[in-house]
Amino acid sequence: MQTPTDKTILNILKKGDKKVYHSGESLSRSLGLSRTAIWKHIRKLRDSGYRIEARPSQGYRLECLHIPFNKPELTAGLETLVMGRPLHFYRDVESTNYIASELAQNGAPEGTCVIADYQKRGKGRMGRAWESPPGVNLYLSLILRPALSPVDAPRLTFLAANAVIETIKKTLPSLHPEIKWPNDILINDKKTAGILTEMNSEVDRINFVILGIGINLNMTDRVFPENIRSVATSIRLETGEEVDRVRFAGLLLLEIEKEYNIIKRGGFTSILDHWKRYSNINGRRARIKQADGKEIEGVVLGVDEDGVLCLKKDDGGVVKVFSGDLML
Ligand code: BT5
Repeated sequence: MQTPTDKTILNILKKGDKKVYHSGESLSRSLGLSRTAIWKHIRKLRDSGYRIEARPSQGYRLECLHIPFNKPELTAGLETLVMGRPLHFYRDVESTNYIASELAQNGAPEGTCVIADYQKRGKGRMGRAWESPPGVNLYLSLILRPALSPVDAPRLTFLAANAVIETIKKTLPSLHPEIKWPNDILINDKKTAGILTEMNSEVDRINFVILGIGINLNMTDRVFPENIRSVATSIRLETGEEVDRVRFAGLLLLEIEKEYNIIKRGGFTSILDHWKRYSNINGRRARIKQADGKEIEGVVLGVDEDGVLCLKKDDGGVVKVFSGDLML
């Protein structure tokens, strides 16, 4: 746990020119503590993952490029009103969606967010696994309690896809992420992020939705699971740039909040329009495997005003597909 003094020391070290050392004397003066006490706080911060360099005649310097991924940093970076408040952070979990679902069942409010550094049993759709190694990516689940009819819940997957796209573009404008219906975000045709929308509902009302998002940020070849190498990538692999996970999470929650406010006001058209601009399947031949195992093939016409996929079969008939796995 960070004490108020730990936080004050960190704030001082984060301010101003990142190359400047802050002398033990100036820190002890501004905090009214002995230099030994300052040193003890620095040691504790180091133990909790902060890289703080200490130079005998100059003082302390925080390596700002390697800010640890932890709850105080994630919370301090939030600019949202609802999303991520409160925020639960874990070093490792089975799955953030399980934890969020338990919290929701116990009455946790909308916006409650669960983030983990590592998932031992990250979940994909239809019983599949989401590879979630530690120290590199973002695994996040949000509790939403929308006043939507259960049939409109897929709108939230569209919202999440848009938010991931916008966050990637704001983080690295040179990238051209694309959406592959229904829940994949691709970079250079490889999967970089996936969305798992789980719902707890009655016939006509949603109790809560867990919006689970996994994004491969800094996964490199060394930690890339063998089984997904040919189909998946990470932002780091595509650009060589290391992504600040704390900043990315803060931006993502802000984007989600913006889009969710539109949905709360009853809007969906602008969300769908944005989604369509980044969707990469229109006019392409595709095979769709549905949950019951049946496959259909044809040319993708696009999505209708409710976000349902329209596929033109070879016999000319048009079918509407609500969910499934699409293969191009
Ligand atoms: C998804 O499922 O794409 C939804 C993934 C959601 C993950 C988040 S992480 C936070 C939250 N907590 C959870 O436990 N889950 C959510 P699906 O469309 O079924 O895709 C799964 C397939 O993607 C797998 O069968 C693999 O082929 C591939 N895959 C697995 N891990 C991957 C990874 N890290 N990156 C890219 N592809 C992956």
